[in-house]
Amino acid sequence: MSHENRTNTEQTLIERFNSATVVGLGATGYSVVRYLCARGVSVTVVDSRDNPPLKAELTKRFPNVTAYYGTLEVEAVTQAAFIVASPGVSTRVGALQQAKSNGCVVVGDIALFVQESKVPLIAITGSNGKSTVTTLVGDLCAAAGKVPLVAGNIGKPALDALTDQESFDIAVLELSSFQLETTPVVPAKAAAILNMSEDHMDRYSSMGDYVLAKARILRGAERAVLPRHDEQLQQITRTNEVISFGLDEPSASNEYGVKRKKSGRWLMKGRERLMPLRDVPLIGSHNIANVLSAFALVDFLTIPVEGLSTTVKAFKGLAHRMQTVAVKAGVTWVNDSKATNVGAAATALQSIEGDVIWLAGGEGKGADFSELKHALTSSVKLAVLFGVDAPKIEKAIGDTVDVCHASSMHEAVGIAHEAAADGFIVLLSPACASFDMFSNFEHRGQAFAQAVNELPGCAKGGGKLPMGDANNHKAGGIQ
Ligand code: UMA
Ligand code: ADP
Repeated sequence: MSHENRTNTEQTLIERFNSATVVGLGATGYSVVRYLCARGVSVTVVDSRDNPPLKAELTKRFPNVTAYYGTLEVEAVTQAAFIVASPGVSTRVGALQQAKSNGCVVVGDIALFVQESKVPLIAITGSNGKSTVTTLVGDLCAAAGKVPLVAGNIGKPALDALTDQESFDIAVLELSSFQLETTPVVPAKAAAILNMSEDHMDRYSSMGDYVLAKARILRGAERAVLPRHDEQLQQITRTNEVISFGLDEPSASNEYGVKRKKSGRWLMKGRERLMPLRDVPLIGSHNIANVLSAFALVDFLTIPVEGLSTTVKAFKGLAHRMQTVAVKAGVTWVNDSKATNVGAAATALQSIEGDVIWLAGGEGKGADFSELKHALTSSVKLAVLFGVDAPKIEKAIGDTVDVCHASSMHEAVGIAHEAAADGFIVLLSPACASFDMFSNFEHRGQAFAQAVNELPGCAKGGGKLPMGDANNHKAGGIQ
């Protein structure tokens, strides 16, 4: 389905229903309330929490909206035949299952967004790299002279842009598997599944189940952007056109990759040179893959090569992803707090060269931590573990590395400080969600940076990180 004709031929949900139940009153739920109320839909709110984050705001701004707190009972949820569920609420909870079998329509905020928005859409999912790629794609769209909306799981609820009548002529949405579960069709010009590794196993019954949720991003997409060597993902393609990316040499014009030339390695589209690999300012081969996937996603915009390379050269990456926060007495302190799953932490550990002290732990979301054992090379000298799932991590990594336990970030940093010698890197890459000890991954990263900066004699940031750089990859088959 092309996005140009979708609203002409279908009755939208807003046209079909004049009342709705909004499940969840976090950032998404509140944005849905604002959107629906602005369009004259009568709204009821339900949240299982007694004090959801936007409760006071709702009471203040929407005093006439009825809200039920501390319950997800069927009776409350099925106040209307049209239900908009927040991503944090599984569609498998009893009340939503019951509502569906009663014939209620259950969707999420993204389903509403794509029904109304008329602009071209670029959609991005994957286990890791989503926010990095989404941000870079937004920058590339700007380089093409577009005014992008960058929203979704990255933090900005997409519907706010419609409610607030923001001006944009292309939408770049980061979509989580949770959001995709409640989005029947994604009418994107290009949609990417960047990679798949285990995550959210507390919400999915199996890895296959999680992959299927991610694969929904290809329903309705004109182009599928997929990692070339992931056979499982290549097989789930539904769309006609596939653009692939990978760290090997591309052989056709619908393939992005890397080619070794006399002048060094180059990012390529088929046989066309795009930019020298050494000009990518981000660390690690995973970030080369991220850049290539971003190029593939904007392929349809036919941005001149100069525009692609200038944008990437200016892209500094995002906070809390492999970010050097301080250097002290030859010790480099790296914040990778956004590594909220095993795959991301394993990638971080493999992309660093030198002696490492690794800080990890938190809420494991049901993950199998055994992959970490393989990522713990001999350069990792000590693991400092914290949080509810520290014992599980310790059990999974066995005696691969010495382990210490800490009860706070402050203590973890103190232990690392004592143990680190000149030239060491202390890496916070937790492999877990943060919610057992912090309000979110940013809070965890800030706690790390603060504890580090309170150490005596810290020079803030800017140090040279002795890592496997773009020209010296250890991972990803790019040697
Ligand atoms: N919750 C309840 N009861 C309810 C409703 C929610 O206990 O009735 C809990 C959820 O289980 C969850 C928390 O409240 O633990 C937040 O859920 P929510 O749906 O209210 O979340 P929002 O505040 O709307 O934020 C969501 C995304 N969060 C989730 O999907 C959990 C944000 O992604 C996203 O930025 C935001 O919408 C805007 O689109 C965050 C995230 O952690 C960064 N995403 C996960 C990830 O990236 O791994 C998927
Ligand atoms: P997401 O939005 O999917 O969580 P981010 O760009 O925020 O992705 O990065 C999250 C974590 O994953 C960070 O620790 C980062 O270093 C790591 N990461 C980024 N890109 C990749 C990738 N392509 N493969 C594996 N890990 C990655």
